[in-house]
Amino acid sequence: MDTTQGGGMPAIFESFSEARRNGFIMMKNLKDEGKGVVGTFCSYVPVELILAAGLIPVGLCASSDETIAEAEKTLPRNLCPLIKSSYGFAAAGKCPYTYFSDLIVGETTCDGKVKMYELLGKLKDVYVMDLPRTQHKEASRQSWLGEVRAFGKKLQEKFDRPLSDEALRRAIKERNLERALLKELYELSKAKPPPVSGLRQLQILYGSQFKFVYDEKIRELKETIQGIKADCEAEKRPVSEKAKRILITGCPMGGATEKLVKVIEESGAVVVVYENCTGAKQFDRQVPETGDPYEALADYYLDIGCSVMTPNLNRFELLGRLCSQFAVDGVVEMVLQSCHTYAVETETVRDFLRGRGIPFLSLETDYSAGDTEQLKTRAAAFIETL
Ligand code: BJ8
Repeated sequence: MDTTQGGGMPAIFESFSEARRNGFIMMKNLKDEGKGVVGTFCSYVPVELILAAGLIPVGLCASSDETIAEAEKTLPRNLCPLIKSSYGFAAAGKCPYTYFSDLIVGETTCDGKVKMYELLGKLKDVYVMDLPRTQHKEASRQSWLGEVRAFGKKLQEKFDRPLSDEALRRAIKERNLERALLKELYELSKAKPPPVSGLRQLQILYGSQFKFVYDEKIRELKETIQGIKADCEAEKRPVSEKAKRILITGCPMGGATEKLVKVIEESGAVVVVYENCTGAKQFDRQVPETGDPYEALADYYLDIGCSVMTPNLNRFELLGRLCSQFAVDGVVEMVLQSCHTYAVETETVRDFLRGRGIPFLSLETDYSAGDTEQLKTRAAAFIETL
């Protein structure tokens, strides 16, 4: 399969796949205009608060192995590459987004990140939100609501600017529209065959977070959806009808981990949907637009189905639903090395899918290219059995 083509719209696809790199200049311009920037590392951080305060949120999770050696001067080697790489970029001063961040928001998700934030706090102004580990207890909901309100206060104090409920409701609406468009986009791949390769889909989902001018981003997303639909009508199909349909779950993807999508698609299958934080986990649901906006945000974000939660029932609800909606032939999980929560939860995922008769493969990897051949062999063998 040609994983680079998605029909007749190469320019707009390029704009998403190059968004992270091109966003540096846009970010610098916005800084020059006096805008404040808040860096984040996790889907649990309610970015609507950042937007409502007139600030720019930016994801800082690094996705390349460029600075891992630098990080390992300080951090243990057997730590998740996402943590090492992100810290390494900050320590080496190599990530412009980290450099431009006036405040970095961490969260108590996995232990490695929590302790990394302490070290990052020596380099930057870091604020950590205390995320509960359970979603079903009222005490957890109340505690997280308090954290969401406290984060709003922190932003007002740090940047000396108001954050009204009205602005917050507006930000919720804006983010909901963005989520709805990204969902509409990936749901196009329910079609058989899907109208774009999984690599293209990933590049759009990942790249969209580095488009910092809201109206432009919305326009580009609408154009992309229309363009893909037009290509479909014109029978421009980049994916074979025979390609086995794969759902990807596990740790967030993008950058170096595109290698996994490439090996799957080069083996004759196609990734139709991402259940992880790069995909549906972030865009599947909407924040309620009525009622108290802080309560709406707190409830929405706490319900994200990440393996740091116990029990993590929401991951399985989403996973089961996506498997049916996208008529998948198999599920591939990507676990980043030393990510204990996802690695331990693998067994529960395997049981869950076995109960539904869906073939499952879990692969562990890092940000290096060293294991690409091995991934290829395992992915090809799995796809062969479907
Ligand atoms: S909501 S998936 S973005 S925590 S891979 S750093 S968990 S050791 S990234 Fe994540 Fe938020 Fe969950 Fe999503 Fe730790 Fe695992 Fe590394 Fe991870």
